[in-house]
Amino acid sequence: MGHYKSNLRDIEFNLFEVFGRDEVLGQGPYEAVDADTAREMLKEYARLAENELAESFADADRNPPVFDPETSSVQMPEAFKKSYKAFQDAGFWSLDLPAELDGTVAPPSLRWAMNELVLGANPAIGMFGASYSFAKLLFLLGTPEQKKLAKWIAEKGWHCTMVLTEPDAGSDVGAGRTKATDNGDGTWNIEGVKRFITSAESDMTDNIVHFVLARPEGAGPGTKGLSLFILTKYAVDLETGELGERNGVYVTNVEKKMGLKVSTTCEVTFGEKHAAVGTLFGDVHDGIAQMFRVIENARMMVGTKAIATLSTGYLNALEYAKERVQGADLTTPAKDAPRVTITHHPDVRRSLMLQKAYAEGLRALVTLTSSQQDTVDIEQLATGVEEIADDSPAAMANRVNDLLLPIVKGLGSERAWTLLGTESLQTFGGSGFLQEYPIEQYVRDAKIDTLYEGTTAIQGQDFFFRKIVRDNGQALGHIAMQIQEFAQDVDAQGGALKHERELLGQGLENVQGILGAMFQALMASDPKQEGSDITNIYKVGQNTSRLLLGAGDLVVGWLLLRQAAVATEALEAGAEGKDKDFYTGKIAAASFFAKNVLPLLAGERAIAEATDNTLMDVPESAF
Ligand code: ST9
Ligand code: FAD
Repeated sequence: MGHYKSNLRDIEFNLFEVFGRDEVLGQGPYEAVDADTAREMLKEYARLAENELAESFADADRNPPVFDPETSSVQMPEAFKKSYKAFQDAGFWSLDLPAELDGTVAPPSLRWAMNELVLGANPAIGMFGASYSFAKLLFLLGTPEQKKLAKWIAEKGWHCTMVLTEPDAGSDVGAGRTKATDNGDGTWNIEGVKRFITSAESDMTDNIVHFVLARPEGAGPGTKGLSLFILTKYAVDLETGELGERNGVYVTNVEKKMGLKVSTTCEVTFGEKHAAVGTLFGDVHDGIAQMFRVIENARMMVGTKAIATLSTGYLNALEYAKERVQGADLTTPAKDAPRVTITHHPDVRRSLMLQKAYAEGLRALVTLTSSQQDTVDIEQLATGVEEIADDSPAAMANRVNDLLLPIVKGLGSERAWTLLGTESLQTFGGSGFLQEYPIEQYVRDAKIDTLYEGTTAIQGQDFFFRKIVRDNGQALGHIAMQIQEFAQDVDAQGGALKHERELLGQGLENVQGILGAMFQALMASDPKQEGSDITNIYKVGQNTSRLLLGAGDLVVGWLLLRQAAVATEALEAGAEGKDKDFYTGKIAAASFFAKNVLPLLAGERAIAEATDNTLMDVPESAF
């Protein structure tokens, strides 16, 4: 048995019992994939993930890719190449392609459920394999020529990259200096150095397609002055797919990292040895908006990766805890009392239940989010256009998806990385520190998730300024209303979750309190308001991460309780055996979270309401 432990039962519970995805599977555009087919696919993918995909996980960490600066080439570990080939041979990537590229059209909820499996087993496979999604975007928004390139990416399995970051432009993408010069013949020359570019080189494919943000000469400053260009490593005959001349895009370094070592992180130099030539994406100068189509997917991917890792971390810890005998039960203090497995100790139980609640609650968050994407996808497939009309049924789903994305990415990565270290690894005692068990690698591999695709600070700002303030609170209000209705329904199911629903209601009030304090500070910073002081905006800035994580915990608490309500019903209907255990665990996790995590929001609210600007007055030299 490899390191990876999937949780297929919980994935199916979310898809079918909580979020009713059988209502969309096998219907309309998803006619080819009904619920039974989806279950079969999940089962086979879980098998593949636990075996062939997971097989090279540790080996590829201990024997990371080797970069040769002379040839700008990278030698990937053989074991990883074998796993990647198994991923390609299985062909499930066809779910990421549109019908026009011979894809199997399936709802995003199923695709993200399947992504969880590969991202938990061997995340770098999912990252190299994201190229099929890039092909889809190129096909959707590209020029006729770029659509042809998209077809070759899909057919030949070429890799794709997203190229934003530069040494002086990380969070601040708009500071990018990479230059684009119009050749006047439909092509552009790109010059500059990008860093930290994932999958920009490997020996697993014969061509690589880069999606590069660069600033055309004369364009304005900031992100709005950036355009998106498509550059291939080798020129491509778009009619035959044959490769031509080498383009002037070279990997000039591959980083040595704390974790996720087999995912190549490259410095890429454009136009230094010879011209790096590309075409303008979709022949329009709309770079940052186009790139955000990639970024939104990548943020969802990063959150899902983190959550998948937490889940397998928890299941490994659970297995260990059930076998590890150490100490006596607290109720039997005699020195010669029988020794028990560590699951008997209240503190170990606390730790395991916290891991379980977050792993399963965050999975539900991913499914809630991807279910919004289903609604949007169905609408787009029906109308044949990307834009969603304001009065369409998908408009609110689109807003809610936008609101939830920073939570999936920000909360998912923060909770996963910390819990993997403080709880999953801790459950193993000293053994957790050893490479004999996968947890130390999980911790190292998952840390990156709070950093790339926008750090947690950036997610917090996105959540407040863009997804709440700029949205006029529409999506937030929509979700808050559902939480409130659920919380107020204290007598539902004979009052089975009465206390927990009350705690949820208090949690909602506390998150609203945090928001209230932030809005007050925001208003007080607005120059249009009488007596305003612009520095009040610092009080907002001190609380954006707090709000993101607090609101995220609230949503997780709500989803766990929704799951518990479904479980209560199933138990009342007479569930037995393994199902009985499963549903009992659901109720226990929800109740635990409501009693142990949601009350902490009161403290967060108190901090937010008491925020002043003394922190900002501290001289830099005093730190
Ligand atoms: C990275 C990669 O870290 C790591 C892992 C790689 C994994 C590889 C594979 C994954 C690929 C997945 C496949 C994808 C294929 C797609 C398939 C689809 C079919 N939402 O606020 P403003 C836009 S990569 C949407 O003024 P600033 C919007 O157009 C590096 N759009 O920003 C807006 O205009 P408007 C990742 C958004 O102050 C415009 O930007 N690096 C959003 O100029 C300007 O907005 C980062 O993530 C949004 N949430 O710039 C950088 N936000 O307002 C992090 C903005 O008119 N930094 N736009 O609508 C940030 O995000 C900054 O906040 C900033 C600030 C750069 C946006
Ligand atoms: P900085 O932006 O310098 O941030 C430093 C610290 O300051 C952070 O804690 C940050 O939260 C904080 N900070 C910065 N600005 C603000 C602000 N305005 N408000 C509050 N806090 C702030 N990039 C790509 O383009 N393509 C890729 O494929 C890619 N893959 C990557 C893979 C790896 C392994 C790594 C490490 C990075 C990758 N990146 C990629 C880059 C990644 O997206 C950036 O590292 C990330 O966006 C942060 O930028 P930075 O490292 O420059 O940190």
